[in-house]
Amino acid sequence: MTLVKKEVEGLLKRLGASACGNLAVHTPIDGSQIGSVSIASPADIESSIAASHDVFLEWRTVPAPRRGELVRLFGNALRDHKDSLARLVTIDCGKPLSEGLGEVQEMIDICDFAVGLSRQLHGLTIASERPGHRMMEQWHPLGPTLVISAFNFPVAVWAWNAALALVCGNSVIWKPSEKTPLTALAVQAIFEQAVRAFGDAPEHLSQVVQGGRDVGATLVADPRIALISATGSTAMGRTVGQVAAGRFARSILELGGNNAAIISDKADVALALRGVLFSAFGTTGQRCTSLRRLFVHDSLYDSFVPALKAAAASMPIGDPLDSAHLAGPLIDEAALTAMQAALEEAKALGGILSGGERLPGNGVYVRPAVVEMAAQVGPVLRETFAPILYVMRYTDLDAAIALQNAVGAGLSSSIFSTDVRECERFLSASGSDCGIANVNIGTSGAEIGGAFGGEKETGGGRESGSDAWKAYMRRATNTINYSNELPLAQGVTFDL
Ligand code: UN1
Repeated sequence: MTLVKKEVEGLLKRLGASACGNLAVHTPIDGSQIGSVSIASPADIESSIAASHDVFLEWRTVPAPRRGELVRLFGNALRDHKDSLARLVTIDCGKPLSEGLGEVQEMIDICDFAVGLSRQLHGLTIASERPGHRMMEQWHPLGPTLVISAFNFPVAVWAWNAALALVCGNSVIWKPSEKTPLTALAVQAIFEQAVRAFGDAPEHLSQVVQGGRDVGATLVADPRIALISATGSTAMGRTVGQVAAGRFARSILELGGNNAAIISDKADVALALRGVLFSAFGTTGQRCTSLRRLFVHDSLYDSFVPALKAAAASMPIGDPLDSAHLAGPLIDEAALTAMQAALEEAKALGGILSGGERLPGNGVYVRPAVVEMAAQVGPVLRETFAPILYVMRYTDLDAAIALQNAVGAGLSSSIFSTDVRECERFLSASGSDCGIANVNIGTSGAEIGGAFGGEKETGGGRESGSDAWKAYMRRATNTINYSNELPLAQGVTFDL
């Protein structure tokens, strides 16, 4: 991995980013150190927030289409650096290179989306009940936006937030995961290239503040931060959400998922198998959208499950920079400990396990685990961020939908069926209770055009496409009287 270390150093140097400091950074590929970053001191945090506040006051007055121009330039700079940034993503978090490339593509896609949006931040005009009056709404910039991102999508999820926040007129502070801080440095350097190309963008429009939980807590508590968009565990989100609510700040929470799929007896079985494999074991089960629970119809269970186990056992796993491998390592030893604990608990509850063992070599590589469960109990009810798929048998679709909904999280879900009645039932108000409900694709791998997020313990926030931008702005309702009279609404009289 000396070569990888050299590559990381070369890339950061070319971008003009300096990676040195008191926090050592390791690649999960083999656990070796690839650099270090400096953790923000309380004084650094204070000056970042103060700068973010000042720059917001300036940026909010720049016309939105002009703000879009900066994001357009950023998207172009990402295109220029796509290959090297994708390699860095792979080195920093261990996902296969094709997914590293996909992640940078997701950043480019949201930039394109945000550029279009910069000319469409429109409110309604509303008929007034009073003569000579007009009502309308305007969407105004909200304020400094804090983005807390997780290791598994070290750059794309920040980009969803930053691209929208910037066109909406907000400044951005990014606290990346302390497990993947190098990609944040690289992205910051690429962003600064776009700022230079733009010409007159104010300084400190987007800043990176490195550190762990303490740094995050200081940022979250600061009254100058108007919006907190946090991705991570439900435990983290519960704390962030409470602090934000305590000071009436806005929050967008994108927390844990415990995503399920239903394989109907009317499924296209070959397609379903491929969809399940990618969703459950792709990215080593380390997406918040990863498939964790599978309900298979009784009539095909005995053929589908052995095929699933065989495919999982033969999945090529190893160095994610080698395109022969479909999955890379777990992020660290702690992730392996959590995986093994969940598997032990499942076995103690009667689960039949196949796979799940650690593979030899440096780095934490594991075989995907398929666990047949008679009931939805114990670890099946929780998210374990690892390639574990719990499989259960069903006969009645309504009962399967009820079980799929009977967990705390509500992020993603899917049904594999060619029967339109079953699919529509699954998508209906009494079907899946998740923010994402799919048909004949897995639970993961969403595009940026739709709003992304989930219900219940997933936090309720929406990011990315559709009208998610509204969370980054404040709405003002304006009533304008262009008459010479002063009629009151609701027929109220107040005659002096
Ligand atoms: C996440 O895991 O936090 O839908 C985000 C997906 C990706 C995003 C996942 N586009 O799987």
